[in-house]
Amino acid sequence: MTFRLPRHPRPARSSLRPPTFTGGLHDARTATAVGRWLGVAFAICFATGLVSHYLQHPPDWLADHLPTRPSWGYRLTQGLHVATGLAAIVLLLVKLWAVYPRLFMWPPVRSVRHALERLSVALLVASAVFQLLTGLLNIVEWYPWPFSFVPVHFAVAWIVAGSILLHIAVKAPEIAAHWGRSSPGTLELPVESAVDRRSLLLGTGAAVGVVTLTTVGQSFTPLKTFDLLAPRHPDHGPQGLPVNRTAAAAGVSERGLRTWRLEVAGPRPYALALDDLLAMPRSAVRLPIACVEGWSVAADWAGVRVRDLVERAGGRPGRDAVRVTSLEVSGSYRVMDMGAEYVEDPLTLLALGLNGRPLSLDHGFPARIIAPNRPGVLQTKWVHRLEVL
Ligand SMILES: Nc1nc2c(c(=O)[nH]1)N[C@H]1C(S)=C(S)[C@@H](COP(=O)(O)O)O[C@H]1N2
Ligand SMILES: [Mo]
Repeated sequence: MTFRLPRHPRPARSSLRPPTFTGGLHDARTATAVGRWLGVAFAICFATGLVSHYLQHPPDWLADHLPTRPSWGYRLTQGLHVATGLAAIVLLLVKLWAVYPRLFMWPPVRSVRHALERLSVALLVASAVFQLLTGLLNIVEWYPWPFSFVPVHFAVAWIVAGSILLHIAVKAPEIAAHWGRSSPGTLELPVESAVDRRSLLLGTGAAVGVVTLTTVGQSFTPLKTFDLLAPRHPDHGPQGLPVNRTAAAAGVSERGLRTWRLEVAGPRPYALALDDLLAMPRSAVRLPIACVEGWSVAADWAGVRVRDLVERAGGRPGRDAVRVTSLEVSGSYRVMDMGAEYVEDPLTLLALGLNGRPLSLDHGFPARIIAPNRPGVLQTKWVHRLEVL
């Protein structure tokens, strides 16, 4: 008689085994093909983000020396920043899809070097997802976090940039092997994989195209007809210009403006009523409002040159910076400092009119700043005081 051991189900070890992935597209060739476009998008996004940051918060050595030309410069760089950021969302999703089976790699860690490599990828994924998500929520003005957006978005940009460089360095041999369509590494791949991959890449390109086409019209106005998904439409707003912060939101009312006078502080301080300002020599300039959130529109502004106002107060254009204060009761953009280069520029106006009519209350009545190549947040509305610094 033979004695048979009872048959037990296999120990739980098997259920711990990582899943197997049969799809032929989760490979280095797909990761490389999508990764390089993602790299380009991140590089443009990072460079234009730096431009935006330093135009808003110039270091001491740059203050008073920022370029005021081309006047549409910030419009272009910030339009690119938001467009490449949005494109990167699509590309990052596809890239993560291509590589996610590696999350289940067995054994999870093979060596110290391998552990460090995985750690660097974790940092890259976490910082990139964080960066794109906070950027996206910022353009829809939703801030569901306890920190302040600008410094955190700026700091994390460096982490993303650093971890991308590290990633490229670590993966350089693999990237090189899978760069071209007929790279040695891809030759053995079955033909259907190549066909599928082409479909995947075409689909990804189409998705990026759709996202770009339906949003880029917010700044590239020739395509404004297709701007269906961007939070702002260049045509929607009083006087043909969107409004970010309304007078009501800023606590500015028509009633509170009855006693409005422009104070100009400096060696020879003075104050002007609106009629006095309207009687001064008027300049007309065509300049865009370019919001950090990505929308931008060119408009015709009429007003008094800031340099004339400053000169009259005894300030020296080209030498002195100016502090501009808004009537707005609170808010991060109530007080704005303007470097000497903007004060001096003949295109920098204390604007009183927009697109042929007096400024509407939401656009900053009675007077607002408009300056060339400057972020929208610094185009202060409801100005009531200029101070020569
Ligand atoms: N006083 C004040 N000025 C301000 C703001 C603000 O909140 N307060 N918002 C700024 C921002 S973010 C932008 S993009 C422009 C928009 O100007 P607009 O509403 O006339 O289009 O105004 C700027 N001027
Ligand atoms: Mo803005």
